[in-house]
Amino acid sequence: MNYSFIVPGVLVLFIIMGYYFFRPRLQIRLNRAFLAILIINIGLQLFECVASRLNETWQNHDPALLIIFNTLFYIFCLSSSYMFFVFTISVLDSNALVSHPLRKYYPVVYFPSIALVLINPVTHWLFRVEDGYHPGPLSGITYICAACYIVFGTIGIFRHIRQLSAHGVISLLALQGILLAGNIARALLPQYIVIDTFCIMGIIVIFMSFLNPDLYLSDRGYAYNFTAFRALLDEYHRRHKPCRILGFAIQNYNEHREIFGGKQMDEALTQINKFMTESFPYLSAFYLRNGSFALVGSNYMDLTALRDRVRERFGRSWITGAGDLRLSVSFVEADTEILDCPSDRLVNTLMISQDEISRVSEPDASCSLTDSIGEINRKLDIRRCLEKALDQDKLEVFLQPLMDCSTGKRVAAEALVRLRDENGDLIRPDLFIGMAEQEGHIVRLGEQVLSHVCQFIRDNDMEKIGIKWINVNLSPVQFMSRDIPSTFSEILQEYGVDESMIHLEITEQSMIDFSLLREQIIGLHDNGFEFSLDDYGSGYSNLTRVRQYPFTNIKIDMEVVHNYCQDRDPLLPALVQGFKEMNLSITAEGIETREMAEILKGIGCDYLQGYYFSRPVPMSEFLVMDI
Ligand code: G
Ligand code: G
Ligand code: MN
Repeated sequence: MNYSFIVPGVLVLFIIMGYYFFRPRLQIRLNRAFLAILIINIGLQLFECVASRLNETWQNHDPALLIIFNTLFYIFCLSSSYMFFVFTISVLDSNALVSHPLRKYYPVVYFPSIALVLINPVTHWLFRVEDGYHPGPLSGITYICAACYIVFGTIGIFRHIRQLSAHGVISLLALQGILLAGNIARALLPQYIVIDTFCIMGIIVIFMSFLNPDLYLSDRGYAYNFTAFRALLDEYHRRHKPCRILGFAIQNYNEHREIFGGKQMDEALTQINKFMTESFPYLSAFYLRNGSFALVGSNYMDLTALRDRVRERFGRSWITGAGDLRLSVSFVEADTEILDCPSDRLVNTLMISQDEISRVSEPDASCSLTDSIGEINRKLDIRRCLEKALDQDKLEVFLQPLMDCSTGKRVAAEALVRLRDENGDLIRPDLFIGMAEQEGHIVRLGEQVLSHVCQFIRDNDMEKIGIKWINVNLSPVQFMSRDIPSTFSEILQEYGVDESMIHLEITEQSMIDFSLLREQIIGLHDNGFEFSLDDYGSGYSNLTRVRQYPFTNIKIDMEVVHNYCQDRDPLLPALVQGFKEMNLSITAEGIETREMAEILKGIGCDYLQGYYFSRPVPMSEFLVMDI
């Protein structure tokens, strides 16, 4: 027997273990599998040496000793092949984010092989000790087991090849290749103990590619980094393991960095990391980025007590080379319920919440991640609903009448878009209009609303129901689309509706100084559309601007109307008169009582709109309304 490969192998293993054990390790399965590989391979080297030595010098030893050590060698050799496979699968799982359904069948080769080893003293199928060591008919079982798991692992890699990074695929395939080569070498060169050398090569590949602690450590102190945070939460989510998180963020981090300088701030971060790892050794401490941190613990972690400890420490300064730094923090708390949420959404929400709350300068601001996630989930639901409604043209348009003060009858209507959720309940427009603007859906939404309105005008006798025009709300974002004047006119042509039937409302707040807006309004006006200034009095109420745009009507904001009805100052009547002298008609919004109607009519408003006359109602109801 030649033992020359063993010594350097063992030395290399010690170096890896030194790196591995003297630095923090994240409690994830990958690490546990790696730990098992290390231990099994140390055992394998030890027992292979001892067993070979005993076999060579069998005359001097008790046969029982030979049986024990050869049995141990078989067990560790089989376990080594199996654990490399388990590690491969752990990497696949952590990338595919699911546990494979075949998981419980994985030991199908390993367990029976171990059983054969255990019954060998009776059966002698693997080896027999009788005047020394003699291999039995099934002594090749270690090769069969290794080959099976190399094949299983390779199949697994190819099944998940899309979810893996190129680096991950190469590393895992290299691992299988090394193990295969090791087994072939062992079969061809039985007098050398070479398999351990190959196992160590495999361990180095794993360590360099997946487990080098530097991959998971923040560069300041011994806290983990963002990658580690994601890996840990991915694993908790996948395994339905409850946990709690306390996130905290340095308030106004970037400003502080500007003021105090990067070097000093970095020193403080290092100290904060040190504080976390030393004060909470039983928790995982993370420095995420941009002055935000997280502590992750079991389901039983007392968030309030933890927060108090952190807050207490931040009540004192961080002493850096250049002086003392006092920092305040905001907190984000998260408990078990968050687990239902996919971990990437959880991590993103935590980052967003920390970002938002760190801009609040109030001491000890805090928020709950569960609430934020609830909010985000609700928003996602609404977004899904909105996208579905837009795709299937399922948006509804309600109409609210505008009353003519001179006749007391309805003369027009405002079109108000409505979205229904899966249960058929209405979702408020303020919840989805802003979203439609941000997600780039508002142009489509506006076109669909206009089409519905045009269809309503075409299909019904407007004269008979006393409607001279219909107001349609426009968002300033719609003006970003260059061809809005032509698209709108095309829609009207499609339904054979005259432009004078449509009045476009734009809100005062949206009247930003923006040359395209002005161009587009003038373009639409040239095509024959009239314009109403919506919510007047809720914004800056810039009178010059009113004159620069071709408005024909001003809608007084509901709040202004309500305030005036409570406390009649002379400003509103003067304003109304001023507008009328400029040839603008006036609509008062939010009329809720008969008295309010009288008051607003009294100061010269031309049109009234509000719940007193009617709420916004579906088109079919609007047709049969008796006003
Ligand atoms: O009544 P209601 O809650 O529907 O109106 C809420 C807000 O939504 C109002 O300020 C109104 O201007 C806006 N809104 C309603 N319908 C539309 C629409 O079709 N397009 C745009 N851009 N805004 C609308
Ligand atoms: O911003 P805009 O004017 O487009 O918004 C119209 C909004 O005002 C709609 O949400 C509509 O439902 C609401 N509204 C209409 N009439 C009344 C009213 O009399 N009282 C109140 N509180 N809201 C009203
Ligand atoms: Mn409006």
